[in-house]
Amino acid sequence: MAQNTPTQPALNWTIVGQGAIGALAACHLKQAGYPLSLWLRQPRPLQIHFAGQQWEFSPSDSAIDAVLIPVKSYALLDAVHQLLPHLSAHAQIVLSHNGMGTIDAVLPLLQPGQGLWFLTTTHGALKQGASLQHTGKGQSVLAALNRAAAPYCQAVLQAMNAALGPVTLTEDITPFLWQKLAINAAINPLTALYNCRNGELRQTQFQSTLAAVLQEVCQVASACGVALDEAQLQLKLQQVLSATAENYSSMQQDIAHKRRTEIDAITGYVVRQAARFAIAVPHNSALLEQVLQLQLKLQS
Ligand code: KPL
Repeated sequence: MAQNTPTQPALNWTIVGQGAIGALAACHLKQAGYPLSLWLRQPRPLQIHFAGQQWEFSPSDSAIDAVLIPVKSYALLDAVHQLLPHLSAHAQIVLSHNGMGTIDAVLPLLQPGQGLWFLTTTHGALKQGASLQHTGKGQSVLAALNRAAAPYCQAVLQAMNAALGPVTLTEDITPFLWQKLAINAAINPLTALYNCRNGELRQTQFQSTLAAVLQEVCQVASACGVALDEAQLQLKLQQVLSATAENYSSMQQDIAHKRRTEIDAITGYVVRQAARFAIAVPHNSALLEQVLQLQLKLQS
């Protein structure tokens, strides 16, 4: 059963959407005994088959104390606007998505007592209909983004450890977001354009593009005040490609299902930041252009 220390109020968690990572977090929290509701655009009960069991979730029907929002970056602001009237005055809100550029848009929407957090995760999950698989056991990094989050640190950390642990708590999420951005900027567009699994990018033909994309991201991050270790990132990229070799990236899946991709918050973010500092990022610019074209073609 979930426990909180006497100084930390117990939180009833809500998870937004029915994406794979949200579903994984929801099943893990239920397994750990947390009271939990789901927030769907059309409120309804939901069943998920996971780890040999059927998990039942009901829609949230009271003021929201704590909410994990693992929706796509482009859907985040809409989701937050829908949630705002239902959040309690001290609600704790955890964002989790690929890409960057959303935090500054969410912070001013909150009341002074509402805490904002970001959780970046390397867990992999695949949801096919009502069936959920944990395809890659990863880890997560969590940070509080405003002062109103501080009193709830232990409760939020404990819940996120149950949901998508092991979780490392950090004071500054920015370098972790840039590292994840760099990995996503390398893997996601190429797997979407070549319609391949992550592991196929280990072939020689992709190595120079992957290295160039990472090099450009490091240069832009540095201009933004974040020093990334390029050699370590190149190594990390190869590790991720091996660890997720059999998986399809989220962008490959979005393109395969004719859905909007997160290219704008991933490669688009890199290209926009590069433009601010007049840095040339030809490889990222070309990938951005190609994915946007493909996305447009598939949706027309
Ligand atoms: O985060 C991912 C994604 O697919 O969005 C990676 C790390 C590329 C794993 O597939």
